Amino acid sequence: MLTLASYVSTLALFGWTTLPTPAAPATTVAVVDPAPISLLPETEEERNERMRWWRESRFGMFIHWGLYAIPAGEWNGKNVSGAGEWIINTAQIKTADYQPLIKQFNPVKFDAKRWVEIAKNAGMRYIVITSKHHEGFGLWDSALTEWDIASTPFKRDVLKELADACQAEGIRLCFYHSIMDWTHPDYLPRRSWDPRPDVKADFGRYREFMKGQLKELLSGTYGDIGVLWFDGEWESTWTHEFGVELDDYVRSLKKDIIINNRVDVGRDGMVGFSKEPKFRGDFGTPEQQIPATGAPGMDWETCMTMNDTWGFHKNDHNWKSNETLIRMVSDIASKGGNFLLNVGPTAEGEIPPQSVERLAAIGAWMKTNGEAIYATDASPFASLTWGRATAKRVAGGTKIFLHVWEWPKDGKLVVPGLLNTVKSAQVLGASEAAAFESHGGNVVVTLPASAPDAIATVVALEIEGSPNIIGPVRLKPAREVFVNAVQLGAEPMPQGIVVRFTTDGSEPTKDSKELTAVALRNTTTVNARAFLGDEPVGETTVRTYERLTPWSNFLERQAENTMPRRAIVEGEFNSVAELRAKLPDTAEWPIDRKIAFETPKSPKDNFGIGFRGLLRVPYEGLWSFRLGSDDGSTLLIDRKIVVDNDGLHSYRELEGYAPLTRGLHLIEVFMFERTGQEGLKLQWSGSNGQWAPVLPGDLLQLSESKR
Ligand code: FHN
Repeated sequence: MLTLASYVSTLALFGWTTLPTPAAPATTVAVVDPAPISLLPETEEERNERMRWWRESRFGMFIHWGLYAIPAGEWNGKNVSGAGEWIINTAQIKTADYQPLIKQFNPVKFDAKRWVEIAKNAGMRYIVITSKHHEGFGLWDSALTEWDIASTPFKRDVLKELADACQAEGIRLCFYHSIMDWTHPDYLPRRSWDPRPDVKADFGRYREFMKGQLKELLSGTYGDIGVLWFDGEWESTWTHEFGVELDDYVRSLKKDIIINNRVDVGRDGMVGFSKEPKFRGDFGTPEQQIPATGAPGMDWETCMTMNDTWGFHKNDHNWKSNETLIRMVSDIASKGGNFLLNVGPTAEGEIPPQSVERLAAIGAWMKTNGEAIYATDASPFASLTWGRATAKRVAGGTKIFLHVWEWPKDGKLVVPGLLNTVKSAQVLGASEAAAFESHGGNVVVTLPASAPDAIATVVALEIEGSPNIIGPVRLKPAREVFVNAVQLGAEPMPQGIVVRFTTDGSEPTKDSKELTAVALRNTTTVNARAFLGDEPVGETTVRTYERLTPWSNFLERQAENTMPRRAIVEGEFNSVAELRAKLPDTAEWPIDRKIAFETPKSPKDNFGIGFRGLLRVPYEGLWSFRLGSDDGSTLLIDRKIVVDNDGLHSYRELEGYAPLTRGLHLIEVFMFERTGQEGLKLQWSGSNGQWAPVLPGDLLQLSESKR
């Protein structure tokens, strides 16, 4: 039970000394500058100059450290899976029960110089540390609250010591700062289990508090801060307007700072890129994932844990291998991104040995191959079967770094479609140059029998001019299944290049037919290759286009019990299976003739919903479906899963397809929402490729079945 006394003492920890007098207007906790002037848009050159150090760095250390390192994934003696820094939320800990941790935080083994040494030896050029995570606890001595390091037995200003160590070693210090704050009395919304009254909470006052703390962090005390890495922007109380204001405010404090796209609300979930240019942020933030392809013209940074949790979790032993991590460095750089690799120090102040070992292995690789990562551009190749590539402009031409993951058994590395004149070839770390020759549009490099580095050996090719590469043939359509027939083609190729193909599995030759447009009516394997005159160029593209038998339509006689129905149940679901187990039998679902595949007006949290009906398919063909949801959802057609978007996640859209005859097909959608933002969207498209929402009018209605 939270008494008034304990509530007041809790408030004291968050910068409040007395309960706010109800009558008084909301007073600001911290006095900050008046709203900053909006900054003039910078020129491309100014932006490139501001981003330069960050782009050239390519590799940084993420540090998640706070009071949560004390429980380290356990609470009341029980393991709380997946919850390092999220333990307040996952174990539903009341603020008053979490607050005593501040008197236990005493990381006597904390050594900023050691942390910076580990980062630098790993080849990391910057460090992003959680100045404040969602728990609200500050790792520095803030004048605006007692809920910070100064109130712990440790007392020392961790961020200041880290700033000095970074300064000494030429490592750029950056701050992760959470907008969401689970303990500050003015932050809203409250957690559902949090008994603290929110009637006096003032979100405007919270925003001023946050700006006041950011002003402290950017005051110069902590040096020349490189990046403000915002997070926790996804809750309903944070808006685009607030994001713009905060972005402007921070830039008014430090004009050259770099800010990620989580300052605003435009981020596309864990995919991490902003949905529209209007949303603020200098770079996208894919989380725990690497984009499948590069994002030309976009700045982005993948953040990744080494095991499964950001904050230290004593029971999380799922460590990624050295090979996985080194190839991530290579893969991300080859796509033009930065890699922010996380460590979660213990409550004693040490980086876990498993992290230290992996970082040392990465550092050894970077020592030999760092020039293939730092200040490089994305690969000039669309794809490479044996590894990745990066590139760097040099005097008189380009240096292309070939990151060879799969060593050629015959020692001959084929570099496909490279038309440039090659000036030299060199295995990084080797003493002598490598031999090479050009065959038409391919360069072949002769390599040692075995790879100097089995994880990734880099071969540096120096070429004249900018890369002129004939990429692999891109066949159309991209989707390799069809109903009845499909028109096969190829994306346009550079002037003078023709595409030749076979459909008998053989390798195309200079005498093979030219691919212009050809109809396929059966499952066919297509081999296609580019030719420069009689010379094959680049690698052969092999695709199998599969003819599908359309699913027959739902038998009419069953139409009676498949009218549009919708059922909502309350509960805390973690999967669609859990939801389906709780839903009543479909015959009991209320008929809903205005069925709309969207979330209900209420409840807002902890509910599941089922939709069911007969979809009227206007013509036979391959139908695509796009299902978006927060949290999980599944789409079934004729009882087959077409889109599986299940699980606890922020809003995301996935696609699938179904070969359907003309007529009625059973459609079922299941979706559940835990807490926070929610969303549901269902679209479909036929042969015209135009997406449209699935509407009530697309489903068979009760009145029609009476005829
Ligand atoms: O909720 C946080 C999480 O604790 C962690 O900080 C990651 C790292 O970027 N960001 C949020 C989850 O998306």
